[in-house]
Order: sequence, then structure tokens, then C-alpha cells
Amino acid sequence: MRTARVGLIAVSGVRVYNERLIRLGVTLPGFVERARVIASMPSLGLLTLAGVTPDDYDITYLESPEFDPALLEPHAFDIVAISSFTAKSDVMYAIADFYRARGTTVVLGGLHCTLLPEEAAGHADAVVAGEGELLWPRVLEDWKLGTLRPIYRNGSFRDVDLARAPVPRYDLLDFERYNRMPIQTARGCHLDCEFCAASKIFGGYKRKPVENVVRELREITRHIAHPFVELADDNTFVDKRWSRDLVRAIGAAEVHWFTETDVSLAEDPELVDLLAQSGCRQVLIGFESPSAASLQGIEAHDWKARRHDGYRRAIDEIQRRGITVNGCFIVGLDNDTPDIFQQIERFVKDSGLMEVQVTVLTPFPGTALYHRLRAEGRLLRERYWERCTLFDVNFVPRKMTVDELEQGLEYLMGSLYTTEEVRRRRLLYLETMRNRRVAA
Ligand code: B12
Repeated sequence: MRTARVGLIAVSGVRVYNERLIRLGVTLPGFVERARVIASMPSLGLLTLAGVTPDDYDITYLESPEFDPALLEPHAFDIVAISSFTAKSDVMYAIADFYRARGTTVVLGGLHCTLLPEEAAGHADAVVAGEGELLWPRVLEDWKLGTLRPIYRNGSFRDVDLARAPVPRYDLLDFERYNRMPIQTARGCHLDCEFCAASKIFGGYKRKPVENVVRELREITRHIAHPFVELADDNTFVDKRWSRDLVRAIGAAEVHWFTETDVSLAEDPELVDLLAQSGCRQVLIGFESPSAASLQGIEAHDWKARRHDGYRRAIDEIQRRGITVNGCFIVGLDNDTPDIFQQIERFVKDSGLMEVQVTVLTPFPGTALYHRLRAEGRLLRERYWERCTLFDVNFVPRKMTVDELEQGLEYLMGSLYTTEEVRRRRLLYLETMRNRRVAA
């Protein structure tokens, strides 16, 4: 039998519907910089699938931010595997329909399909709901035998052992296109945030043995001399002992890197010291809100609400060692009143935070938040997936109107991402660092 041609298609690229934000975003440097990062990372999910694809398949990796027949037409495949986030699920379905109409077998997977496999099955020959490491090879076997099933699922989150995770096929990439390379060191998170669209859905928290991470780093550095690595983790430093070994290993690889963590990182100065020596440039922390009231109830144990008093100290602990903090805030939380926008503005300006990300509370399908808002009649539409961008409003807030929420977000973007404000934050950070060095 001739080698089968597999197309891995990532529906990539960020999209915002709010026209006024798009116009603002064009001119706001802080916002544009982050958008560039977002637009320039490959899909680690698909590269991971490529890593478990048997050798007798010929694999091509493609990015398709929109449905563009001119981009797809030249690529004839026997099978395509497509991955997308919720906001672009309609683009994924248009691509799937395009290939099916040409007789290509279509397999869909990723977070959105995991949440809504029945919806995805309307556009696919097979849907993979959940982690793909074990299911994708099974799909390929069934395809060869002509016995494809409509939906494939794992038994549980424990089925996929990250010690046996493949090295992602970075070699398939056109490296010119990307400014960061993703590596995953852990999957899931111990917190149980009502809005989380990832860890709850996959089912828990697990980490990769450090040796595997080292292997993956080596594969990246084989292709790129001084890569910037972004850990595609939900919350990296949950297990502090493993984290120390991990950080030492990343340090030895001599890369610059970025990751997402919760604020407990700052409670472990030894780990922050190690981070500073390891080439870690920035950590992203979900503070969610500067208001204690707004934090109440976002997760079962009020873990963040209980740490809220220590936020400024945490930022200082991390930044004074030369690692910048990208503080994330969510607007539209149930206890947010219209003064939340000024509270966030004040917190960002006073705390010395070097970078900031403000997003809108988003009821992604399948989340506890989605189910609660639907029960309360607060979804603007039941299936408003294109608005699941984190910057568009698709629900009715509790203590303000939709207009107030949209205008408040625009006000904050306008205030926090201007050239002067971005420069002010950078200078403040550099000055604080210099003073600390003199004092030390
Ligand atoms: C790293 C990351 C990014 C990176 C890289 C994105 C990229 N190109 O893949 C950056 C920073 C660029 C980014 C951007 C965005 N992100 Co993001 N991101 C993540 C994060 C932290 C990890 C994703 C990852 O790489 N996981 C590791 C890989 C190995 O896992 P995986 O992709 O799930 O793939 C596995 C399975 O799903 C399955 N699989 C996946 N695809 C397929 C396809 C087939 C055919 C099969 C068989 C199986 C399969 O097999 C894989 C191996 O098990 C997640 C959180 C999370 N845990 O998912 C958020 C997350 C995915 N992001 C999210 C969002 C909303 C976005 C943005 C839309 C935000 C925005 N407006 O800017 C953009 C969209 C960018 C885009 N490409 O379109 C949401 C998505 C929720 C949803 N339901 O849509 C998440 C869940 C975070 C959250 N808020 O809760 N993101």
C-alpha cells in the first residue's frame, strides 16, 4: 500500500469581534505585542499527535487561521486531523466540510471537540474527545481497516501516562514563522476555577518526568540555536519539589522561557531564586481581581481570595529577582461593580507589575460557569462560540450591564496598553531592579 498522506491543520490566530477593541488594538503596543506572540505559536497538540503517528504516514503541518480554499486547495491528503479552540470552531468545521467533500477522511479533536463531540461529529468521520496520545494511533488503525467509529474516548485521565509521551515533531515546522516554541511539562491544575476551560475538562493534574522535558528541549535546540520556550502548562509549579528539578534542567538547556503559575510560587523563595538563574524571563499569574469580594466563590475553596492580601508582595518577591510578572485580571466576575475597572487600573499602576492582561469572564462550553449562567438565563446566546475569545462579551454580568462591561474593558485597554503606559511600567521595573542591585 502506498504511504498515506496526513494533513495536520491548526486553526490558529487570535480573533476579537468587538470592532472598537480591534481599532484600539491596532495602535496599542502592549496589546499588539501579546497578539503577535499568540499568532506565532504552533499547535503542540498536533505536533504531539505527529509524534505518535507510525512511520508509514507522510505528515504535513499547516496553519489555517481562516477558511481559505486557496490555502487548502494545493494540499491533497488521505486524512486530515484538525484542531481548534472554541472561538474558531466554525472555521474548523468549514475546513472539515471542504475536505470531506473531496473524499478526504476528516478527524477532529482538541478542547472544543472534547467538550462537544456530538456537535463536531456532524462534520467529521471521527472525533477524538480527550487526550490524543493513545486514541490517534487507534483511529489510524481503524481507518486502515475501514472500521472508523464516530467518537473515540479515553477511559480516564490516568490512561495517558506523560512518562510515555512522545517527543513532539518540531521538525515538521517552518521555524521562520514562529518566535516561541511550546513544551508541556504538566497537564491540568489543582485549583477548580468555575471558568476554567481546560483542567477540569481533561480531569485532573499530572506532570511529565523531567528526563522527558530534557529530551524535548534537546529536540528544540537541535533546530533553533537560542529558542524562547513557552511552557504550555495550565499551572507549572504545583509540585514544588519536582519544580526544582524541572527548573534546574531547563536552566541547563540555556534557553529563555515563560510559563503560567499560581501565586504560591512567591511563597517559595528558593524556587524563585532557581528560576532567576534558569533563564526564566516571565511568569504569568492569574490574580483574577484586585477586589477580595470579586474573588469570592470563583473556586471551591476560595484559594485565591485567601491569598489576595499578598498579591503585591508576591509581585515584588518575583520581580526583584529579575523575572517579570504578567498579571492577569478577569472583568465581569459576579461581584464586579462598575468601579472594578478603576480598581484594576490603580492596582496595575501601584503594584509595579511589568505586564498585564485583562480578559472578560467567558463561559466556554462545558465549564461549570457555562452551566450556571445558562440555568440563570444569563447567556446572550446558547451557542455563542465565536465570542469565546476572552475579549468579547457573551453573557449578562450580575452587577453591571453588557454595555458597561464592554466599555469598561475598552477603557482599561486604552489606559493600560498605550505607548507611554507600557514604557512607564518598563522603566519602573528596570529602576526597581537597579535599586535592589545597589542595595544588595
Ligand atoms: C499554550 C496555550 C496557548 C498558546 C499556544 C496556542 C496554540 N497554538 O496551540 C497561546 C498563548 C498562543 C494561546 C493562545 C490562545 N488561547 Co490558549 N492555551 C494554551 C494552553 C495553556 C495549553 C495548550 C496546549 O498546548 N496544550 C498542550 C497540548 C499537548 O494539548 P492539547 O492542545 O489539548 O492537545 C491534546 C488533545 O486535546 C488532543 N488533540 C488536540 N487537537 C487534536 C486534534 C485531533 C484531530 C486529535 C485526534 C486530537 C487532538 O491531543 C493532544 C494530546 O493529548 C491552554 C490550556 C489547556 N490546557 O488547554 C490554553 C487554552 C487552550 N487557550 C485558550 C484560548 C481561549 C486561547 C485564545 C483564543 C485566547 C485569545 N483570544 O488570545 C488564543 C487562541 C490562539 C489560537 N491559536 O487560535 C483556552 C481555550 C478554551 C476553549 N474552549 O476554546 C484555553 C483552554 C485556556 C483557558 N482560557 O481556559 N494559547
